[in-house]
Amino acid sequence: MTNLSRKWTVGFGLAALIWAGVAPGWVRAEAQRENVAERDARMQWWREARFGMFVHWGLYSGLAGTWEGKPVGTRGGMEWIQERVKADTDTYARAAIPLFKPEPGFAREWAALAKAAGCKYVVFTTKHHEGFALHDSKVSEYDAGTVLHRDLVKEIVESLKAEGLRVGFYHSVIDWHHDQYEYQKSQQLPHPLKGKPYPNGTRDHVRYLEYLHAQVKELVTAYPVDVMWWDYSALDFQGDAAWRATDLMKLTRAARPGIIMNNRLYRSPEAGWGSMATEGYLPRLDTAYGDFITPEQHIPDTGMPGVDWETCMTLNTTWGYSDHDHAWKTDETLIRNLVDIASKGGNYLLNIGPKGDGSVPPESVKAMRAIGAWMQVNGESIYGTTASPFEKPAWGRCTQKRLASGKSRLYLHVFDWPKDGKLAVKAPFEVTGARLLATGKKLEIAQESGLVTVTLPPAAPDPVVSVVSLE
Ligand code: JFZ
Repeated sequence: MTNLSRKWTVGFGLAALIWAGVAPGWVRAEAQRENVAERDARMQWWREARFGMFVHWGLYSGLAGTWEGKPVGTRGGMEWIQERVKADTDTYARAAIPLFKPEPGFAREWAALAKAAGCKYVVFTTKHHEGFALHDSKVSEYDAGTVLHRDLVKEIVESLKAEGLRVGFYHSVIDWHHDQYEYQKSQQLPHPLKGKPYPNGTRDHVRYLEYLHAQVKELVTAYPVDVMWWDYSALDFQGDAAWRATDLMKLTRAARPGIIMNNRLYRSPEAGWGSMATEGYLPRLDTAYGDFITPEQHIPDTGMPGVDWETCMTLNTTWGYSDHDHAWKTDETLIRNLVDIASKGGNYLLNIGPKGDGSVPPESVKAMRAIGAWMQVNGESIYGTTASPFEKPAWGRCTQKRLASGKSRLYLHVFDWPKDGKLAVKAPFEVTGARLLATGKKLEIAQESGLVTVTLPPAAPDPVVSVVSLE
């Protein structure tokens, strides 16, 4: 760690000179540099994907929600355990490092699971708030390269690519390890030592930013990354003043021109944020501040026309693995959430928290596979679809798709199977046929002044969600 400060002082002196000329205190966004068609082309795979897997994995995973032999809690994010127990970084590292022991081949398991679940992309933590980097970083000794002599980011990226999955990097700009991170600049952002003086006397946030930028540059230049998932900002600490956000986004885009980024380097209304609440997002986004907004643990009531959004959610109540959280969502809730989100034009980023050895908890494997089994049958009603043309019906949800032929197709997601066997829908076009996705069987239809009535078999093929397509 002492070597570290010398390394980057020498290496990044020039960047410090440049930074010294920039006045802090503004939220200034990356310049707009593409037209609508270019943006649509860049966003296309992400919009069609609709379903991704989130992975929270770091030193906290080995601690598993336990500190000094006692459970820290049964609910809430255990990736915050260092903050929960108010441990300084050395105490935390001493306890956590011996418990973080990734088995060889762990990443192949993740990739296979994402694939089996029907996910099209995986976003994983390259560094969470704790500050431990999973790659082999030249600018840090608090990283997998130094501690484990492994590049875990490389192992994960290679496994994901081998399965044909898109790759996203979650990267925390909050840092509880770095000895120049000036946590006193924000009242709202968390830090284990919040309210206490800096243990090392004074700090220089500019030097933290050199480190942050250098580490992000390593990541985006070394690996074929498709999504950058920044985390996170506060009303009192955001954007250029907090992270030199404009430059951070620029260097990322320079390395990966097609990359898609979220809005969490900012916390302003123009960046889609209404308040400090996790659900405090607005249905608008100036794309200079990011490509999509990130409702957390929450599904918006209605769609957000013209705004790309992704709901991220846990399978139980923690992002990072905990031995003590057994509040698992049911398969029914998860599948209906995915359908609900797709019907409103959003993406679902569903989290797993692998253990310290990299293995995925059996409950999570079971849940992801259940979604996969449903997607195997009904995936065409999710992938490449757009929001429902009408408000959510009493019996379920709806998505739509424009076909290559120029015709449209509606997918009716039936949650509550009608007892009288009749499903009535106001179709926005003339219907030429109906089909049950589960069986491929044609269904009888009757049409009268825009109202289509489909005759269903007596029993739902799937008690969770059965899908009827209308041509
Ligand atoms: C953040 C992380 O703190 C959390 O550990 C997890 O990674 C999640 C996906 O993202 O969660 C947040 C972000 C913002 C607030 C709270 C939790 N907030 O503004 O109160």
